[in-house]
Amino acid sequence: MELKDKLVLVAGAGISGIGAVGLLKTAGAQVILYDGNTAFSEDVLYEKMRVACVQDLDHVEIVLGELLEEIVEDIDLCVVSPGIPMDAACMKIILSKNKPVWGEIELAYHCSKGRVIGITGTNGKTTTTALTGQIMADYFESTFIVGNIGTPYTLMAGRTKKTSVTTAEISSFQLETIHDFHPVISAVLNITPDHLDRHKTMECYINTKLSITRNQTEQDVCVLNYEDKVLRERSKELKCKIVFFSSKTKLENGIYMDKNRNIYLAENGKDTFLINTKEMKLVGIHNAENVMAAIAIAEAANIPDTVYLNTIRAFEAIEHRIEYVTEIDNVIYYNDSKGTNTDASRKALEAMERKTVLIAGGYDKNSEYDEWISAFGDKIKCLVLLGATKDKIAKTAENHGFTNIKKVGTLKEAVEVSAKEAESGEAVLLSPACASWDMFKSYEERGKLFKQYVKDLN
Ligand code: UMA
Repeated sequence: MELKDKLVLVAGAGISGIGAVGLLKTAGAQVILYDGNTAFSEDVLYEKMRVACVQDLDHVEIVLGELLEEIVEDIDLCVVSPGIPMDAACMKIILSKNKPVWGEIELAYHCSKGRVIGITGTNGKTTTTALTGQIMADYFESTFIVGNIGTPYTLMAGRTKKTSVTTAEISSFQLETIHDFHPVISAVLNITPDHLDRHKTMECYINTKLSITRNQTEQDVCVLNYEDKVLRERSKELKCKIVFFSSKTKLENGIYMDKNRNIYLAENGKDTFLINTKEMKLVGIHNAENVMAAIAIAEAANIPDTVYLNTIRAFEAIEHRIEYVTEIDNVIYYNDSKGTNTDASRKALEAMERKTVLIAGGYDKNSEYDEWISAFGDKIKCLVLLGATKDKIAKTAENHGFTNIKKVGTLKEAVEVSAKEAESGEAVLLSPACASWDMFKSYEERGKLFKQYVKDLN
């Protein structure tokens, strides 16, 4: 679709919506910015757009609160933000009028140049995107890291050129509204239950994740985790070239790790040793998997191993992912605020080498907590619970015979209670197994506050 002179409604005035307005104005479209939140003021939104260097600001109309049918009548396109589900009131109106709906990823792709690498998966995608993006930056001249990682693709798309390589972290929310989005290299790191309140069924969630490969052809590559049974099975139906990585199985072709944690590139049964995990700053099997995915992507992009191995050796853990905060009275505090589902949190528990007081609970995504609690073993000595899911988690824990549970009202209280519970030689871990949206704006806000409250203990 040619965007010039089209009337486009941007749904959602968060960071991706503001980025979308900027791109659309540059493309010569007329824009209505809509947000359901009446607490926003027009002045604040104009200021946000000014900061994002949106052109021709005076001609952006802002609509807040209820979206009226007559506004939708004349629009040619709706660009929707990832946080707005298709069954939200505003989207129901837009869809009932048969208006085309693009996600902000689709818009950004439409307006960008160069090659795109798309990375998705339930867990590990931020670390893998950051590492892959760094590898690209260490080799190519024009590179971008965008998407769910926090910098909207719409904000950067206008700066890309033919030679650019854009590494994009793409969530299932963002994949729901792609049409032509076509990464030359994609990766699906793993799929475990998450966001089922939005996607309703696991099958729908899996299909949404795999739609990252929808437009890929035989010339393109998709990197998949061999140890994920769903991905291994579903790989058979994909049109593109498949490259597997594995942390358990010796592969004939692909990237794999042996039990001594040596990582190899396998080509027709011939192995080339690349790196041992001891040489890396990232810790844990899950991070070895993230590294192997990044290696597979780098190989597919024809980057020399000397280049990507140097990047991998230097790369440090990202903020909010099993992040060391501090040590007080021989108790180590870790911030894993990005552990927003049970699988991610379980990986953080596995990485703990001390008895641990676990702070968990948050926004209710209709998750089940049985498997996660079964993974506590002897390692978790106390569970400090907060947020919307605290009663549900407590009940499940009690059903599993785990009774040392403290329920609290605030994160500050959670930190203080945990500090009392933890003894010398132990750890306190914030790894909520839930999203943050019941009490915080984002997992970043939750993680930053956690670190502040921990530092206040001193
Ligand atoms: N809104 C409505 N109506 C609704 C719902 C929301 O008007 O029914 C409005 C809200 O009032 C708000 C705006 O929509 O003003 C928010 O839009 P958004 O939630 O899409 O937020 P953005 O700020 O644009 O951030 C989004 C992603 N957020 C979500 O997917 C929820 C960010 O991912 C992402 O970093 C950013 O785009 C850039 O691409 C965050 C996230 O939590 C980190 N992602 C989930 C996850 O990782 O598990 C998927």
